[in-house]
Amino acid sequence: MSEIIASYLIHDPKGNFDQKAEGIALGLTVGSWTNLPLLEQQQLQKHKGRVVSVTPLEDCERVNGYLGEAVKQAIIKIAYPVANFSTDVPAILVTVFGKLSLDGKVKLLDLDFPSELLAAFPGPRFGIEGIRKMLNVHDRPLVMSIFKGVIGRDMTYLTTQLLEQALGGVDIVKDDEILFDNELTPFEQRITKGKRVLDEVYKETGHRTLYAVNLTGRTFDLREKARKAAKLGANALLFNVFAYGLDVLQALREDDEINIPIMAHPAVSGAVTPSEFYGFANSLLLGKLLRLVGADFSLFPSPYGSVALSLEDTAGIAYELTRPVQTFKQAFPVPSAGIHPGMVPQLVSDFGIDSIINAGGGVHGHPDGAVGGGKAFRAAVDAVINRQTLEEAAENSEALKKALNLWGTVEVKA
Ligand code: 1AE
Repeated sequence: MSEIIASYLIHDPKGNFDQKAEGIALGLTVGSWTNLPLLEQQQLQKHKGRVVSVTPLEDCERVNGYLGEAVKQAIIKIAYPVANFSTDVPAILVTVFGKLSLDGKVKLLDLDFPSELLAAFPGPRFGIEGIRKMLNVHDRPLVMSIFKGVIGRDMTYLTTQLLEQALGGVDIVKDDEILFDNELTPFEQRITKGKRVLDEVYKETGHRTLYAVNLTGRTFDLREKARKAAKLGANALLFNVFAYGLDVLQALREDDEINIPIMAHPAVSGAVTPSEFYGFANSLLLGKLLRLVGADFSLFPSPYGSVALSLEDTAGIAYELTRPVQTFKQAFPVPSAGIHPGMVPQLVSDFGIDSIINAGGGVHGHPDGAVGGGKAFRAAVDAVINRQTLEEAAENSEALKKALNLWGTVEVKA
């Protein structure tokens, strides 16, 4: 019988984890909080959850001090028969973490999918390889910049900012996630006028830049809007997936008329991930599940920017986005937030060549504006690839020199 295995971290003052695990295995499948006299043996065999393991962890003084009471902790693994749910993320999440997410200090760490269940999911349409092919860049991390300060500005402002970012040499420009459809910079015009600017830059310089436009609005309008975006020549979609749901991203990914990469933004995910006692592990939500439902890029806070995740969490996300999983394409890890050129050696050391260096303030805050910011990032990336220090590279790059003077360098920690 095929099963999905959920791993949970549980904190409880009493412990009793074997009993708790049995309660979950029964309660989330065929049972309830009390005996059900009509429960059939055959039903139990086919549909009851199974306790795979209960691993008690050492007591932790830090946790006890934080919670103000002594708690025991354990990792519990429960297998749920695939026969219990339909093959979609909502059904899976409600099975493994529905009512349980409300029942005490329980954190969902991971889900192990059996191969036939994995096969029901699309994975990225383009993935790292496809996006590299679109850009014809194969041997370095990509550089992405973010529109900033565009709310309340018109199309002239937006296209000028786009032009500057592209001239700085960034590979991708994304909308700010807080830019929604509006009269000054309407969605369709951002695509058509943006495309004109980027085509012009390509003609003039030979440098290709993609633009990820923010797909926003009511859920039931998104499919048509995304189809229209693809028809109008959009290069990619930015999507605030955690405001909508993973299944919405999957529906967009599966639509063949939406034949463009999808960039998943982590906005709102912080409502369900940061606690060590509750919610979802980042590696599961921003890594494994995003890749399964079809994100080509996953943005997440880097360990050393303005909004930071732990290095362990970000490494876990990047691992899940890129490790071999059946025939699934790899998705791009995009460590973000508060990034400046002085961080590039540390970013490449932590996330490797197959990652994207993404910055808003670190591009637009450059003394020479977005052109200088883009150039500084590109020079920093080239330095790392050519095994130069940033200071060495800055001798030949005025833009990098100015960026280092402003923001300094981050010493690389192994
Ligand atoms: C975690 C996503 C980062 C993001 O979308 C964003 O707008 C970052 O801006 P900066 O680089 O921190 O200015």
